[in-house]
Amino acid sequence: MILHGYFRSTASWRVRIALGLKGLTATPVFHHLRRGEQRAPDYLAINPQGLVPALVTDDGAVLTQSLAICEYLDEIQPEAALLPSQPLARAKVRAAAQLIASDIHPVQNLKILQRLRDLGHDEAQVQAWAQAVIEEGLAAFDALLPHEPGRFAFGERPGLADLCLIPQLGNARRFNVELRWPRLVEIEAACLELEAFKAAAPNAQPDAE
Ligand SMILES: N[C@@H](CCC(=O)N[C@@H](CS)C(=O)NCC(=O)O)C(=O)O
Repeated sequence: MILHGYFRSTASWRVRIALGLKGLTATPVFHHLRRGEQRAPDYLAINPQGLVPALVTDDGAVLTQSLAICEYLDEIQPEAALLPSQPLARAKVRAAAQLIASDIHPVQNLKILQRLRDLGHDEAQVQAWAQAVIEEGLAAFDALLPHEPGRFAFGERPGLADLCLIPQLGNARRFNVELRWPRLVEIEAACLELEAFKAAAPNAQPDAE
């Protein structure tokens, strides 16, 4: 498999964590987002959205969208399941993951922040926008977590919600959002004890700057 990504891309980071948790490997191909390499014609032929990640399977199939990729990996390698087995519990974990992947990240990603600048907003306004989106979203994520204690977001095993949370906390730090949710910081500490999370971190990637 080949994983098209970028060290700082939170969506690629999710897939790197999933690969690690599953004990799977993919050859990384990096696209420098700040240089616009995601919009090069040869990459647009792979992902017409011009976004990373994209996973190319050994059969040459192209998968896009980080959560779809993570669920695909979960299905081809059921060990170390990323989702619980019961429908209700699965829906709750997916909801938490989508809270981040659908409602926080897309509203504060590179493309949107650039649009705000293009519309004439100054850097302070752009930062304030990102901070507000992340702050509001993480507060809701924290409130959504089950009350039962567990090392990870949903129990004693890391899963889809954790692999969304850890990169989003990384983004929160980049935008100087105060991490005022002790439970989220504890979950992060538990995750970062695991090799899959350590190896997936942006600064552990060959293209890190
Ligand atoms: N919903 C997509 C989001 C992908 C996405 O926004 N990727 C960002 C990096 S985290 C990107 O490629 N940005 C490039 C750009 O905005 O031009 C997913 O989960 O895979």
